[in-house]
Amino acid sequence: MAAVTNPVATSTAPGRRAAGAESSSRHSPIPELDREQELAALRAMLLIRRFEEKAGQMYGMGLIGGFCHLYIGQEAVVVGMQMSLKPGDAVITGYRDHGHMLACGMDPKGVMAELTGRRAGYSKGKGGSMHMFSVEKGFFGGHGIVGAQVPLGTGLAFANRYRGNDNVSLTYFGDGAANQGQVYESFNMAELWKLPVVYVIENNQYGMGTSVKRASATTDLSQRGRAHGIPGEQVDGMDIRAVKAAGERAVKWCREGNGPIIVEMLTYRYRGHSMSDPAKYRPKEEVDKVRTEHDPIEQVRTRLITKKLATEEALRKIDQEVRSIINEAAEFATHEPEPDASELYADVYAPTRS
Ligand SMILES: Cc1ncc(C[n+]2csc(CCOP(=O)(O)OP(=O)(O)O)c2C)c(N)n1
Ligand SMILES: [Mg+2]
Repeated sequence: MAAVTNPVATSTAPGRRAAGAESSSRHSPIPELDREQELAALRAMLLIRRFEEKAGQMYGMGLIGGFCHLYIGQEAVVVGMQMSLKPGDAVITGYRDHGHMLACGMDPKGVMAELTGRRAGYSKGKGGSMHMFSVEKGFFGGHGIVGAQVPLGTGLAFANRYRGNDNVSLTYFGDGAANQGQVYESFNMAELWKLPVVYVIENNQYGMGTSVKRASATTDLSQRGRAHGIPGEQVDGMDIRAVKAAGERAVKWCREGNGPIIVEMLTYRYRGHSMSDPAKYRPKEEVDKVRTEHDPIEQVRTRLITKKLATEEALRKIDQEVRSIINEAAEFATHEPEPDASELYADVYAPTRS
């Protein structure tokens, strides 16, 4: 495989490599997925895409309030990374989190019901899009403060090291968050104590309305651990095969006690930053080009068809099945009751007065 190129051809600074740091171009060729893996990947990515499309529609209808950040375009990142995990591993991310929850196996009904503020939602309808958790599924949020999940994810890795198990923490954050100070304090501790944390930087090219080129002094974010001796690699985050292979390498590195590692996923978000962003800061052609040339779901579909591993009809059926799961979730989320008014102060930290 050629060196990883950014899916929207932004100029990636060459960036000298840290000692021990890797470039994904050294790992060629990328292993192919077998038929079952391709089909599982397709289904998992479609579940996220259809969920997000439905959430977008429901937001437009006024059924979802507050902030709502869609993950459309980035599906291969979470689905590919999740393929390298085992029970007991932890996932934590920011506010663009619906895809991560679904990839962790959380119930679309519970996630959608949280978006609509219903009692059956993961946070009893009181958290909304950015604040959902499932310890059972290894998902630790859902965090609205940019970069705040990075020290928390590092702490999850510390807990695993302390308990002496071989579980890892996947700590996701964006290109914008990569410029936060707390990220580097976390890097320092993680390398010092050799904590089993994979820092997954989802470089979707924009932090709100600002492109990474305008906001970052260096744009090869995989090298941001150099000062701390943390290796990193850039990965085509639109190609599930590349993500899975990089995820497996990174998780193995952590499980074997080598400390933290960075994987920078070059990806792209098709929608605006949040539902209220019309995304006027980038040309429509840029989005269209990524959609037509790099779409993560279309890539899998095309491989399945051209290799004659599945028929158009079979793939349509998978999409229909996924759509009916999502329709059911939407139906559930619009008919469940809202939390009772007496719940307003429940689960809220309130110091007792003496
Ligand atoms: C500490 C903090 N500063 C600013 C914001 C406002 N804010 C919300 S999202 C965002 C951009 C983050 O971009 P990135 O990390 O690239 O993630 P993406 O939205 O692209 O997934 C900003 C500045 C915030 N929520 N928290
Ligand atoms: Mg971003």
